[in-house]
Amino acid sequence: MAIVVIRQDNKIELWKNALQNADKTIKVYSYLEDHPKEDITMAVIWKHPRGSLSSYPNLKCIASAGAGVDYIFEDDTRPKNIPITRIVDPYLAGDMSEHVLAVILAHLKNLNTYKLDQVANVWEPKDYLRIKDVTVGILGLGELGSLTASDLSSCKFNVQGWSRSKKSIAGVKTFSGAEEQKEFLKSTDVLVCLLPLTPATEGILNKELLSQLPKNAYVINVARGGHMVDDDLIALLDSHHLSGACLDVYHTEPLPKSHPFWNHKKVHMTPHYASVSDTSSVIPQIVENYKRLTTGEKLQNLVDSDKGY
Ligand code: NDP
Ligand code: OXD
Repeated sequence: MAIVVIRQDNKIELWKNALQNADKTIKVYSYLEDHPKEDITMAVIWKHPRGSLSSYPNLKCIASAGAGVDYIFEDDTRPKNIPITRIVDPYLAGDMSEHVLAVILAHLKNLNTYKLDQVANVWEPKDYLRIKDVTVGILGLGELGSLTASDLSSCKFNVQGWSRSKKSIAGVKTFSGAEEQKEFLKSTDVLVCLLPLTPATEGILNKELLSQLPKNAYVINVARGGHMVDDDLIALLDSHHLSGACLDVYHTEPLPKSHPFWNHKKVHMTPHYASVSDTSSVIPQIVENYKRLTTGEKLQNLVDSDKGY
């Protein structure tokens, strides 16, 4: 039994070493080195090269190094019928909540616009918004969405959320299903997307949905680029229906230099780094699952393959 780490960024050695240091008895390989493929029972992956999972005949578990698993389901060559796990972690949720709070406050107090004014040597005071007058609506009330919602509520925002199944979160008005979406949207001043990317949610941030927000609403997408229909967002910004958008995720990452988001004054961008799996916090749950694989115990943080998240 052994673990292979598969990722194409510069964190592969960090992850390999962190897993190895967590338990010296486990054999851990990077997929870039020579390794005995038949020994591999767990693949710890993040945006793996498509097809790379099919070369392990004894693979028993695919462990996503992040919360999202859309990139795994997109790989048709992955071994089916083995469990997929994902990261559920208080720092991942807390970092997302802090990021969303920072973005919303920057919007309320015009900080992004003032930065543009500064670059252009413009002195132009602008009306600002107060927390008590703003309703934040969160699409997705899972691990990240529910913490973000309750933290924003503690900061005295009016908070509401929408999910597939009905939720009960103190201080948060909740909506569920297609039938309650309209009601949720019409009273949302700042929309935050924290949905998983699945066939049911792909392209959900489109003209039809975004037009139902009140005029001057602000949109934050910290989930996946595939949720957004980019042309629809730009059209609604240009027609002044939406006042702005802050995006952390894109259809193609890094975002191609030719993409209109780069130079759009109402689009604020961060490079898919709102919240990142911290090895010191998340490695123990992966090692625990590896041990459970050996004893046949139920794994933690399992993904529902039928739902795709
Ligand atoms: P969870 O699986 O815990 O929560 C997903 C939520 O979305 C649930 O409330 C679920 O409803 C809801 N949902 C799913 N499908 C639908 C649907 N069709 N209609 C309505 N609601 C739906 O996910 P996490 O909170 O852990 O993570 C959310 C996403 O955040 C990840 O998938 C990832 O893409 C993104 N992410 C982005 C990061 C970044 O740095 N930008 C960092 C980490 C994650 P229900 O509860 O009823 O099932
Ligand atoms: C994740 C991410 O899904 O960082 O964890 O996007």
